[in-house]
Amino acid sequence: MFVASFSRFTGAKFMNICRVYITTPIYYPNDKPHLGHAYTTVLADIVSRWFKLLGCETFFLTGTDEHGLKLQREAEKRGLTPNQFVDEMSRFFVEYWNLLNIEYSRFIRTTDRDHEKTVKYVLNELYRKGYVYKGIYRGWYCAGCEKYFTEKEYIVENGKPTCPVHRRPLEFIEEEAYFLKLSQFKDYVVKILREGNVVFPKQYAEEVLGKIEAEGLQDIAISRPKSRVYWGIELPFDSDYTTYVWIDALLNYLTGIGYPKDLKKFENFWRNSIQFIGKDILWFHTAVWFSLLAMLGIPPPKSLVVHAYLTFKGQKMGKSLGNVVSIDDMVKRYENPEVVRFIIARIANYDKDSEVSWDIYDEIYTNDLVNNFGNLVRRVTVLAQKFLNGVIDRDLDKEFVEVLENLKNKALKSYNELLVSEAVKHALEISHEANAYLNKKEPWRTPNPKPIIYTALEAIRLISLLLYPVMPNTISKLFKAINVEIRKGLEQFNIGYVNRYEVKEAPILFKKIR
Ligand code: ME8
Repeated sequence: MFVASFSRFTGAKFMNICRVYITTPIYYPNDKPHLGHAYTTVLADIVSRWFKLLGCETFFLTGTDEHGLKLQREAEKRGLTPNQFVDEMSRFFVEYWNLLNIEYSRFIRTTDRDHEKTVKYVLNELYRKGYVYKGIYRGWYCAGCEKYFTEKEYIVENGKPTCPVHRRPLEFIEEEAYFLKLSQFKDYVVKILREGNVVFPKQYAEEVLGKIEAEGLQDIAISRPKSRVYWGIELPFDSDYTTYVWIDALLNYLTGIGYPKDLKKFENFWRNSIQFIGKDILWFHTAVWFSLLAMLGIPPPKSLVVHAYLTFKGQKMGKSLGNVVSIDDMVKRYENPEVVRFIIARIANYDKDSEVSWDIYDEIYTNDLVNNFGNLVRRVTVLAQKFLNGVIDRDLDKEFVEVLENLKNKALKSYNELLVSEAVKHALEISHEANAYLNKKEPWRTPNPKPIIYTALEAIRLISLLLYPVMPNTISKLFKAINVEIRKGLEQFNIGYVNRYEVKEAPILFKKIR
């Protein structure tokens, strides 16, 4: 069963070739990344590291979305050229992803030369195939979102059409533009949303279907006059225009794995693609993206995983609303950047928004890491050193194996379904059960503590393997302390896999908050 559902995401049965392509949105580098950006990036990194742990070949792409009106204006405001500005700002993303131990395969910037080539190639193809025509666009635009709002979408404040996300008045724009014939792909997009099993969770497919039903699928303007938006990739068929930033941005997913230069690589990875996004950019990643791909003869991604918002007092956390939790503050508070990863993994929620709160995060840290898992590690390693001189050969206590087996399978199944927070919760349940097992068996009182301590070490090892994608450095440190190697593949998840533990240290992994 594990293998069967695993293949849903990789297109290949485990132990044959297993290859996965994982992407995050590319973020606007108009400011430093905050916890909202870390949310998606850490989640995707955990999934990528999980597949790596199983022995799969993964390609993990993240990066920055550097063109368009928003960045052009932001640079002008600071008296910089857009080029200088994005060079400076995209560095922050690299730095923060380093800090959070994000193991990407490529950090793509839409100002990269190969990306520019891909965009021009694609636009020429779309033009050649007759999907592009010239017309007049009239509409209300939000530069913060880089999109037009329809009458149904915007709100009215002080009598003015206003962006519901940024709470700023929209700009009315009327200009000549090139359009892309999305409307021709309405039935196709509907079919994929209804039957395709691509969008996960399904509720988001329903949401897009509802919007298409109400408003249809309109053609979109894919160009901006250079006189207004000069900061963009020039249209290959008309040098008076630049490419609309969203078309430019979506195509990063193709450039990232070699399209159109290395089609073999591209096809191998694209077949097994998992794309992570926040729900704010759902429309672009379904209606627009699926149509665009279809125009190029490319199927939709294997899976589009959508998560809900981090909110502050019920509002989406975001720079423009000034309610962001900074990555720095979190790292400072818990003194270990990997705790930020753990907290993200614990609160990750595809369906529902999660409120950011120090109280909740402190509680997660203290309960799960200090009192539960950290305590288990310290207890068992101290016992192993005190009663068995740190050397423990295989000696399973059958009584506890069934509990372990059961929870382990639940955790594996959750990972397999990309339900990261569920997987982490099951890992913590193992820890909770192991602590209870020690309390019940009292190895410090029995004449033969060995099977209890070995089995408890096996529990620690299982939890650690499950948490390895979440906190790779912290867990590596622990594995060193008990002299166990992390391998690749599923076999190491067998209970009783380790012949001998040599406990060299009794580490305190997580300190109490001061
Ligand atoms: O939209 N809660 O970039 P962006 C959850 N460049 N996730 C959040 C969040 C929050 N409060 N705030 C941000 C863009 N995110 C485009 C994308 S992709 C081809 C182009 C995360 O900088 C979440 O992943 O506005 C969301 O989708 C993304 O940041 C938006 O980042």
